[in-house]
Amino acid sequence: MVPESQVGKKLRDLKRRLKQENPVLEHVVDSFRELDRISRRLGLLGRNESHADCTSWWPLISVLGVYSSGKSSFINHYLGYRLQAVGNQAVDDKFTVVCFTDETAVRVLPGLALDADPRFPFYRMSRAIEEVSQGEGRRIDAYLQLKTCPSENVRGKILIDSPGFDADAQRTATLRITDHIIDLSDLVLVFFDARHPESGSMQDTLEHLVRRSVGRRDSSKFLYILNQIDATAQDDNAEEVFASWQRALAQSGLTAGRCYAVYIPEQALPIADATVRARMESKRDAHLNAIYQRIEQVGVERAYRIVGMLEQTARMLEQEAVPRLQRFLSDWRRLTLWADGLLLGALLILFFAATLYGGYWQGLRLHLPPWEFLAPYPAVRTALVAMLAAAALYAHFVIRRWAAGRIAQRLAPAEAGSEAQAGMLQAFRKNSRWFRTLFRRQPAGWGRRTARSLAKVFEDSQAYVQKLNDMYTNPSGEAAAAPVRTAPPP
Ligand SMILES: Nc1nc2c(ncn2[C@@H]2O[C@H](COP(=O)(O)OP(=O)(O)OP(=O)(O)O)[C@@H](O)[C@H]2O)c(=O)[nH]1
Ligand SMILES: [Mg+2]
Repeated sequence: MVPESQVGKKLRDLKRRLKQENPVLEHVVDSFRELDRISRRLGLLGRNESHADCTSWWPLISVLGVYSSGKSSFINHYLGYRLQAVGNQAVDDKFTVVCFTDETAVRVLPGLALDADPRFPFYRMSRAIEEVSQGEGRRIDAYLQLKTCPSENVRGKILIDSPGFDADAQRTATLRITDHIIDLSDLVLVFFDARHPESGSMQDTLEHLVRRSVGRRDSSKFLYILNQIDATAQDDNAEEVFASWQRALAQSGLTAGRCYAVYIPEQALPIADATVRARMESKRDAHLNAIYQRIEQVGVERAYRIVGMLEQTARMLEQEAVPRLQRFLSDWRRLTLWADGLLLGALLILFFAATLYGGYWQGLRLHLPPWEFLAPYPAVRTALVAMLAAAALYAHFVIRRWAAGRIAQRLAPAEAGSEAQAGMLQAFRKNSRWFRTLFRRQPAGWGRRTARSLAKVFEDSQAYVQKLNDMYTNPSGEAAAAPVRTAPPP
């Protein structure tokens, strides 16, 4: 038996951990394994690559928004743990990925740890950063860090704390990471600061986070949170502040987002008036609970996201990768045959021209003296013919290789950075190796059996969705939350 590959170990480990958390997902790992096998047979994946790496297997909750709005305070409060530094000046200059550990102490690991580990959402982030901002990919540690935390509240989840949003000061790399986080997250909490409703950071947040989130298909994963509403206690005008904030959101195009107004108990200023305090506390707790419920719900959404990813990958293989490969193979065949034909034609013309010119034709009969001289030696004649055939074959193989090179070149330019494209090139190379016939229309590794396994993956992914539906009766988790405008202020 071949020794188990790195990927094999990783998937086994993943399966073991999912077993306790979500038995449906445990089987999804097997389907990913099947897809890996298919892709590997096609040559699209290397031995140490897996389609399962393209997605985060843990629910991902990110906290973005205005600086000093209390993002880190919220995370600490949620964890019940003083993990993140909190302060009135811009504190965080990096994205912090928080995940669970069963050790007793917090551990801080550099961005490189995230960049190299496919279980985390920043796997190969340095490449993506390098693409938008040259030279920055190497400085991945300046942008990311990983903290492990023993809080039970983060078990089976990943939280991301971020630096305050300020598009002016932010480099393309930071914006690129933000986009990446938004794409991957199952839930995005966008924080605002009730103390500074008109700040520049607020405007940037509106412009970049709110406006762009509105048209997204997954816009329901965004929650908008006005924090530090305790600052309104003195004037007792929470309603007005909340309403005017919602108007600002609405002006940025938000019509159906979920809005909350909260404050972080440990960080809040004391509220002197007892009735105001009681009212604010009860509203705060209602809103915080709604947010927490939504966070709990995220495990569910993640499960659907992963099954979606499975189906998408299978579809990509069947409807994009294989047909593309077939097209490349047919182009290769055409180019080779054309070049073969041209060479053969040119040689024939040359031959006829030379023999005509030499006067070796008598009517339709060719009399070549050397050939006739060999008449008594049939073995030599056979050897000559064989040599000619070998030379022709050799020429054909040279042409084949040249044609394959041309096609591969067509694949190369767009390739930089794109793994799918690199896989395609690999697969094409596999198909154009010298011993593979030019006339097989199907790519290597693609046949009835593979098509059947792929069909099985499709079938299974539907079954997973049904199982998930059975498991979660209320998958959308639209718990009590205040819609824009009509919401009662806290
Ligand atoms: N009054 C009040 N102050 C708060 C609240 N939440 C946070 N703060 C204070 O606001 C300041 C900023 O809090 P952080 O948690 O560091 O804010 P942040 O969004 O993580 O800030 P950056 O990481 O720098 O962008 C700190 O001084 C906190 O004490 C709140 O609900 N009410
Ligand atoms: Mg912070």
